[in-house]
Amino acid sequence: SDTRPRLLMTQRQTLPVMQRIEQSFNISGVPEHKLTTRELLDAARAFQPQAILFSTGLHLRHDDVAQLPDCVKIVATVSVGTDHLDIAALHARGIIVTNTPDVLTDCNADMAMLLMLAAARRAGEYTTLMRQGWGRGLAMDEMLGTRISGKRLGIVGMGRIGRGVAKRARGFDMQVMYSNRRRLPAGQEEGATYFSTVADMLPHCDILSLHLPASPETDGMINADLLGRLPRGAIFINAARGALVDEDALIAALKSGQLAAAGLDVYRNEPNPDPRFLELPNVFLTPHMGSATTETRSDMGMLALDNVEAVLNGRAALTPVKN
Ligand code: 8YV
Repeated sequence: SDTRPRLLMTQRQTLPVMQRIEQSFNISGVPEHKLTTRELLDAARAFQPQAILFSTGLHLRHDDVAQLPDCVKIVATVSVGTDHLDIAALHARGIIVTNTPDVLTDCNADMAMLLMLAAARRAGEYTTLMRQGWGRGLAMDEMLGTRISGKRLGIVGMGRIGRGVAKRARGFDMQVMYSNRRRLPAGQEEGATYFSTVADMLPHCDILSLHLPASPETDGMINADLLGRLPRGAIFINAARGALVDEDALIAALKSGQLAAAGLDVYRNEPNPDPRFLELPNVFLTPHMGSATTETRSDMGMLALDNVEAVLNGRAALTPVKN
């Protein structure tokens, strides 16, 4: 019989990750679609895995954690975000949780720049026109975008990804500001100017980009009051989490012209964003693909497996999630 550790997967991984899984683990099968929480719990009961390779798009809340079988030693999520997991409940059951920081920092910071350039330069609108058979030169004053060099960028949350965005934005000759719970040491500020509150920073931002985790404290923090503090015609970027935003307020600001444009990779209701976003030509939208490169998705899967192997062999996890 198969003596390799039992690993339950919530969804398929990239080819190199799948090859490693098939070599080193006993798996019950490769899911054809991303499992729901219910399907995962049923599969865990039937298969009795030591490890679960998790992902975003499904959750383990307090009551779900209670239904995991006792054999589970580690939940390794292939994501940096952990808002879909009840970490305290998992820890209370003695289950180690790991995530995949660092390996996706560059791609996520790139994503914020992609959204920023696309929103400022109206890339989505132009693509639509081209597909409709545009067929003539643009007039000198037609459908103009916004120059990003020289503009003031406000970064909310100056962790690994926020710093990556600051570094990139400097390369675009932007003036960069940030707000964060605490001021970073000068060597880590990437030349950005610190504000101790988001509210104080907003009046100075031509572009605002979010780089915070979702949590009860940050839920809906970007609300009508804060959006109203931006200069009229600002651009809003979110490649972090939809839960940070009051989407009614965001949509109202995009309609009124308070915001000129937005670039969004994340939504409250994934994978089906509020349909009002789809109606707004000044919103550039992507389907939560910040980490979706061949390289990064493989690095994420490999790091998750490194964590699983470490823990199942009695070693410390490489990237454990703390309470
Ligand atoms: C997703 C993400 O994990 O890392 C995160 O927190 O949101 C993304 O990288 C990715 O879509 C896989 O589920």
